[in-house]
Amino acid sequence: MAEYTKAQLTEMITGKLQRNFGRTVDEAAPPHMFKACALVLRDIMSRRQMATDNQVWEGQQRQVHYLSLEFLMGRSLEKNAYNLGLLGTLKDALEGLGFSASDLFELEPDAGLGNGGLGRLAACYLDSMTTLEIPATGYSICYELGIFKQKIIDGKQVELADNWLGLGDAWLIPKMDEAEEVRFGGKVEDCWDSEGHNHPEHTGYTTVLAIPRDMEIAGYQTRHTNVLRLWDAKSPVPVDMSLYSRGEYLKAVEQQAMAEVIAKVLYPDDNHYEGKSLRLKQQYFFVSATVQSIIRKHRAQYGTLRNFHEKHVIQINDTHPTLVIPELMRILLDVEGYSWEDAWHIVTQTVCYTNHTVLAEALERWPQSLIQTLLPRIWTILKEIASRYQRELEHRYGNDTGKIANMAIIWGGEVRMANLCICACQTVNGVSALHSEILKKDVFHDAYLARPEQFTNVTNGIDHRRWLSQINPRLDALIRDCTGGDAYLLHPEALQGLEKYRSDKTVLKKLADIKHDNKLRFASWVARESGVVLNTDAVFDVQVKRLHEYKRQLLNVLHIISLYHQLRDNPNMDFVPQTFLFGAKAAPGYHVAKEIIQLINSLSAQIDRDPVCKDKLQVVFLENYRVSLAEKLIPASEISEQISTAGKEASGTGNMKFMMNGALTIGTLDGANVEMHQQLGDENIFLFGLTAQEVVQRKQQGYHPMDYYQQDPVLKRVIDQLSAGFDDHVSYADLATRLLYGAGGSPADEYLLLADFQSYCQAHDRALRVYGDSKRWNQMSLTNIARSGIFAADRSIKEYAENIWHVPTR
Ligand code: NBG
Repeated sequence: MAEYTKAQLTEMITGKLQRNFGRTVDEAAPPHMFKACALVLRDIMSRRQMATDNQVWEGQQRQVHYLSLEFLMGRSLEKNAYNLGLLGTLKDALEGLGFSASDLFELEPDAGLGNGGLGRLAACYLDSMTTLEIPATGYSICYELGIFKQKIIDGKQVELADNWLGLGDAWLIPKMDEAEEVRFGGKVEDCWDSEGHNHPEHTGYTTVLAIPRDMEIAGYQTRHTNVLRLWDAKSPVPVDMSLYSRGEYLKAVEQQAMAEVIAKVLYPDDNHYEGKSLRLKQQYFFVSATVQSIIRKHRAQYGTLRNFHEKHVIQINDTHPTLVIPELMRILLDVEGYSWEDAWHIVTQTVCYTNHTVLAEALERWPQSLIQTLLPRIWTILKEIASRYQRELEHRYGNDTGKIANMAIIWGGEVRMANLCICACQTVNGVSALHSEILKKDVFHDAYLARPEQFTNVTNGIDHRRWLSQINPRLDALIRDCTGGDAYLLHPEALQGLEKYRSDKTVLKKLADIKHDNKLRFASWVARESGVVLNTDAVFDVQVKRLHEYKRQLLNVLHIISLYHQLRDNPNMDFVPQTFLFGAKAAPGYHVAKEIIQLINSLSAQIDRDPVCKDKLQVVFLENYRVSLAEKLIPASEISEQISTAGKEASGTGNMKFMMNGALTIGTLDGANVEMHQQLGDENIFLFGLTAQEVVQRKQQGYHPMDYYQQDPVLKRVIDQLSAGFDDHVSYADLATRLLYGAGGSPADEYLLLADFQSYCQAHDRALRVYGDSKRWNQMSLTNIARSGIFAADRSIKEYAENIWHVPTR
């Protein structure tokens, strides 16, 4: 497969160094070398991409357009080299030039164009769509600043700007000639022609230029190459010379600044909606540019938009790109002059919606006044869609106003984006079996009854080539040895082949050695980065994900405090050494989440300074959790904490990454944990806590956390410790208050930590007992890896292709 020899690659790299940076190898600093390598791979990919593009258009194939405000790509140099089959050659070439490949890989900034699971899923899906040879394009915004960098100062989160483009832009190809114009503001007036057709006239608007900066996406063992199109925002007028000539310099560049602010920064909120005007601008900006660019190419190929829906499917990743619906309508109506019915037919045959959350605070409801002023033409179209739908609902439900109110698109001065998606989309899918059931039974129940065939499920998956093979090379080698080569890379179900080694002592020993080796490596990286010394003889028990009350990092903390109390009471007890690792960013405005981060750091320091805990108990908060940190940590993890309140985590994808790398899960029956449990059986996972149904029942009956507090002395002492705080004298009394009494409109212990506390502690006890029996532990670990193939993104993408997009795969 390797198309280039070491000598060829070396020459290509040195050529780039000369032409782009005017340097010889001797003069090149590592950043030059990184860029030169990136440009060499980019050239290879872009040549292939042009060939793919020709094939797709000439073959008139149906194309997938994946619209997402987030793509959490992480690093690309190693990944692209891997997918191109050039990783070994590149490493050799670099070594020959006197550079270390792994140092260069470490130099690359993460492309952090996303918050968490939703953005990382989009990135994994791009890899699978390309590997499976689906003609697909991702679309998003080329944020100048990605997700903030997190510093911990005095135990608290501090946010720093993430300026990734300095090196990261090596991957991006700007295409000025494919720029699109996006219009904001102004006013719209009806304008009737002699035949009674309305051609609404939009005047007084501001134009923002959308410029594509394309990132090539290589697939694994294929020449098929796709693109992630990132839109950058620029003003069409660099400076207003009339103002400038009058000496009003600042005013003269104002329009430029206003345009560019659209692509300035990623909103750092995960699973949370904030009705900010700039965010709405971002949404319309990327959606409008995207639709125009698809249509421009379509028209050039086919000369008509009548067959648009046959040639394109648009996947709406959560409700953020929902304005694609009225925007496509706008062009079909105003530019093409199609009738409403014809336009609606094309649009509704084109769009599909994936829901990623049931949390009420994440559902987007835009104030109508904001849309009206910012997007006047889109507003008139939305009104028409909403009123037609309203009539349909009234026809169906008569005067059952409850149902109508529930499903309406515009209601109480707000536009509800999820209802618009349900009204317009071919399919609505959730991201795990449980989540999709909850959508049908609860969140979108009425819509489901009206159109049951619209609703479906695609359980999330992960890029197993990155999240296993690439990040855990020694495990990859063991799997190859046991399953007969690298077949599992394209056929993840081949991981099953590991299972016959369940009782093979040598294989189990190797598995344990690999884990231990990964722990040592991770520990030495942490020591280098932060000076913290991890106890590698302890179980690595890990919870890494965004900080959210529903994800219950606080439950993890409560349990650790109870362990601390045990050790204080009885320093000589039998105690399995445990190192608890946390990594999490909190949304900058999410105060409770930030407090929990500080609490983890207070607890960490307390335990650190107490000699009773030495070599037994350790808590470490890993700063700045991100894709590239996860890649180092997950192969070293032994226990995976997936402990959300049942019914709240739509899927989770970290859970799958840990499973694939042989960590055992302590988890609730939530999201994809349910399906992991189905694969694993009770014997290979540590389940605890209330089920989703029981959570609902418990709340209906009236949930009283105070009862648990009063009846369980261990729990009482833990909560009292929270109130009292630690030796650093920081008070966490308000966290205790929230649990026992509720605060600021949220009920007492909204996420049922106290109800699940005992069961959670017991799950830990069970896990540690097994840990003491290394044979059994290793067998469980092996079983987890062997049965994780179903969670490969390739499987998810095949399901999308077959059931939703109706496109063929390799
Ligand atoms: C998140 C869910 C996760 C899920 C990812 C990807 C949002 C809105 N939702 O459980 O919380 O794994 O989406 O589907 O970010």
